[in-house]
Amino acid sequence: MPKKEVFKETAEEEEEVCRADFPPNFVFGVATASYQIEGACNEGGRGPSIWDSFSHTEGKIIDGSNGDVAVDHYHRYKEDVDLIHKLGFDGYRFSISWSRIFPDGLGTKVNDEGIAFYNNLINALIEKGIRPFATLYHWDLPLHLQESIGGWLDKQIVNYFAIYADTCFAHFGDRVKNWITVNEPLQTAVNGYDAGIFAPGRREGSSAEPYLVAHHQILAHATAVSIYRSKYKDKQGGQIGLVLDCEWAEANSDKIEDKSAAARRLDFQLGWYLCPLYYGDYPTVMLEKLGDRLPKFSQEEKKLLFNALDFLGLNHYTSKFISHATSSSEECYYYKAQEMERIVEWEGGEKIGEQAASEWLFVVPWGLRKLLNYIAQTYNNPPIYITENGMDQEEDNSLPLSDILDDKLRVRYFKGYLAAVAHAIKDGADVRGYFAWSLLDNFEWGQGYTKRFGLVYVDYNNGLARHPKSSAYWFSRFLKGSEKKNKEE
Ligand code: PNW
Repeated sequence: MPKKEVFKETAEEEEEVCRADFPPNFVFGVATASYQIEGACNEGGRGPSIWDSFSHTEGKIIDGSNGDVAVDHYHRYKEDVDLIHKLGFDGYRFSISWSRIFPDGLGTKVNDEGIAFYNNLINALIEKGIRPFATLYHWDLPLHLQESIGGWLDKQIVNYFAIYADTCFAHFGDRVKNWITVNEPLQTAVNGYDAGIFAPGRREGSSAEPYLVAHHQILAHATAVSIYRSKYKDKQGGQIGLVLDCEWAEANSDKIEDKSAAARRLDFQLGWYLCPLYYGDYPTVMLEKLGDRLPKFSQEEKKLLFNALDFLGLNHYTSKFISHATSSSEECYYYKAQEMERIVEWEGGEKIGEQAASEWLFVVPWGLRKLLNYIAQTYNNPPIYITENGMDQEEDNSLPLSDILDDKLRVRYFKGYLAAVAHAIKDGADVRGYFAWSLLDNFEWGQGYTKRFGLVYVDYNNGLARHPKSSAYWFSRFLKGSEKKNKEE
């Protein structure tokens, strides 16, 4: 197989990038999520979430771990906010744990201790001049809502989410000006209700379940947006958006089937959520391939959906080559329906990019530039925040700490991806901010503590001490402007 031309598109990887390549008001931040960092699972009146019960089920988490303590951010939030500030970031994306606000999710009685925790966190951020970006749902659904109504499978979830969102706007919206409703609805739908590798771990369901789960997340998002716009936006003056995850899909060849498979792949990732919000219904190709498995929006719901997004949050980590395949080796219903194969390795063994620790994560900076341009063209150039971008290292106890802290590949990753963002902005994409995943090493879902995504190392064997890695120091120099173009470190 001839090596593809696109393989040579490595300009971004070799180029130097500096703060001045981005607009002055561009936000640079770090991101985290409640279940992955907070711990304190039985403190402050917090109710259990589906991730507590999933992680405590044998065989679900690769190292048998859970988020009971995680990196103890609940008790160390001040230290962590100081760290963000010292490194020079001016944004912080965190998520609110629903079951700290409403322990059983039902929305009948607010848990004041939960409100107090997030008030303290938000105030600490504001004091240091850091803009809070708050995510309402980053996967930790109150367990009671799973057990009583089946979680995202039941439409009643939309109302419970609306009450929760309304409560957060009312308590925190005087200081939080950037709201994210739902993080990566695709992962909840596919990994939670099809592959079964994320909570609630359903695998035995029907091939329609992931689409129903996505449908209710879209309606929950739009309902929260409508509440924010009608009750709070005028007074509080903030913005509200949704976070979607998308890998760039590069056609594996110039053949028309491969090109349309790649286009289909993007529609199944982004179009699934953006087409309803921008164009009133699911992408045509999904309607064609899925038929009745796709739920329908009523006329009234379509009105609710229309333009229900002030900005798009994009989580992007990697890219894949896509080729058409009618009988694909994929196990999930969701992937089978797409009639494609994801390719990361050429016949000679050469990979699409350097591989990180996770089996799905390859370093492909040019993919982000292409993806940002694709979104700008397909969805009328929406404001975009890159809400997650980063890579992981494998946990390895045999290495000396100094080796682990010197994360050279992660520095290359950030340089390459930031250069790609700068290019996309020059190409015309409306990118407003960038959040690195993640501030700290943390509980990486099904991978437990075996994968480290942090800019800051957490010593799990020594009191959870925080040690910034080389990438944190590199980022800090970049933000302070001392990391100049074409300058060798
Ligand atoms: C994101 N994939 O999830 C989540 O928002 C974070 O909480 C998580 O820690 C981070 O990425 C790193 O995994 C993803 O398989 C999980 O393509 C898996 C995929 C993408 C995103």
